[in-house]
Amino acid sequence: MTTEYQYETVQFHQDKQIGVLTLNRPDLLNCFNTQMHEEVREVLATVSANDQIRALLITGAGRAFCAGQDLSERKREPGGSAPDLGESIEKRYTPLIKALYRLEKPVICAVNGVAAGAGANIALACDIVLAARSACFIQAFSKIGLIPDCGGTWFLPRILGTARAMGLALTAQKLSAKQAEEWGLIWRCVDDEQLAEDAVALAHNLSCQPTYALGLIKRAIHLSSGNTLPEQLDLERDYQRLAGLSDDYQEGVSAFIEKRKPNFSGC
Ligand code: T3D
Repeated sequence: MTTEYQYETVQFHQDKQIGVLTLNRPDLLNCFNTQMHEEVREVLATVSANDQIRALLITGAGRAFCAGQDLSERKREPGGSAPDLGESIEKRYTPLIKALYRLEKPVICAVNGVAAGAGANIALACDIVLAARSACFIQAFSKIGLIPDCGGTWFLPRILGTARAMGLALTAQKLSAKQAEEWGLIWRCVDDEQLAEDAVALAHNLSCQPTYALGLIKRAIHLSSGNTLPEQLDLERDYQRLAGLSDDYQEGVSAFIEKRKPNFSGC
């Protein structure tokens, strides 16, 4: 079953138990204008509220994944006042990153081409990133006098260490998908013609897993960066207690004993 939703700057459809969100301003490398923010926000609210959608796949139309903020919205008229970027971050980008990060379902990002500025860091806020071999990641911010946002200054040093994070952020150099894979920034780099198929297959696979437990896993891994080992062990105890009460745990154990494939409901 496929359900199509109508938007202008993005495409969104439900295919079985996955939601597929495609950033769709290909002529402008899918950069974010205000309308795209609003539409993506609506899509994420739909995915969060709809129990029939058990995984989200995000990708871009055309040759790019996303080139970050639409800079044509930031062009200043002579004598005009400077835009308040803090307000833009607070009202649009921060809620977007938090929504992806907090979604209690797996989010797969298929980076089909260049991911620059906010586009690069939106990808990093997803749970599993696959990238086409020809894709690249650019912390483009310093080229226009800005700092990495959308969690870039948080994700990069945690994933890569200070030296690589600093190098990428200060130089704004392109990082190839292959190098991103070798550095552990992304899950996998795949041949271009394989990306869509692999990403959809992964999303379908994850959508049939015990969604409630996957949500707990996601939260536990996120919280680990602020916890000591004893704190994290306590958190694991609490989350395992919750997981142990789920229907899917019962189903997983029964299926194992009965030597059959489990049929997880997500609850
Ligand atoms: O403002 C706030 O709210 C604060 C938050 C900021 C978050 C941010 O993301 S700041 C960073 C913004 N992004 C960038 O600085 C990246 C700008 N783009 C590029 O550097 C390059 O386009 C790429 C390296 C991504 C790709 O280069 P290339 O040579 O493959 O493509 P191109 O020719 O530069 O771009 C193709 C078209 O897309 C072109 O339009 P045209 O000439 O065909 O009419 C180009 O102007 C347009 N485009 C690409 N990126 C943007 C864009 N138009 C507006 N905004 C963009 N970000």
